[in-house]
Amino acid sequence: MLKKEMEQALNEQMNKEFTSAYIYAAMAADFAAKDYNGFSRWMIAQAREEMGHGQKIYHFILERGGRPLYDSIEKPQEQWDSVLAVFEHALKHERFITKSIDELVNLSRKLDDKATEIFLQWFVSEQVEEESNVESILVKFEQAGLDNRGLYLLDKELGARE
Ligand code: OFO
Repeated sequence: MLKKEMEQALNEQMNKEFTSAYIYAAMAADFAAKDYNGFSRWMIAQAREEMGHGQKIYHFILERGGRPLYDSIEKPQEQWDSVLAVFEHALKHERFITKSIDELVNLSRKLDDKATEIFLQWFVSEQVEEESNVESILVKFEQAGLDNRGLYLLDKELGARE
């Protein structure tokens, strides 16, 4: 059985994951409107992944006898000044999520909730991957350049994401 404090914190994290999905969906829409269809596809895949993260927490809360609660989702930014600005925002956001997961782990330890601590290990590893994925895209921007040709090549490459 989840302690109330942990249940509430997990619900907040579930909301953050769905908020992430919303932010990435908004980024996908901005890219699509600007004809960057590859970047848009990448962001749509990312948004789907975030929905999956939220669902994972939803099921865990239920399994532990808690009640998943859907909260309101903040309106995401609609437009970004450049392709680079979008991915920089994505990295900043993932670092914020990593911090949030780390705080959840600390709380599970404080409450001596081993099941939640073990459950959160998946998210700890996932955050390493999430940050690293965006960091390597930013490196690719440096390598390929931000001129039309560089953006064209990367749009194609990122569009190949399943
Ligand atoms: Fe759910 O990892 Fe990104 O936000």
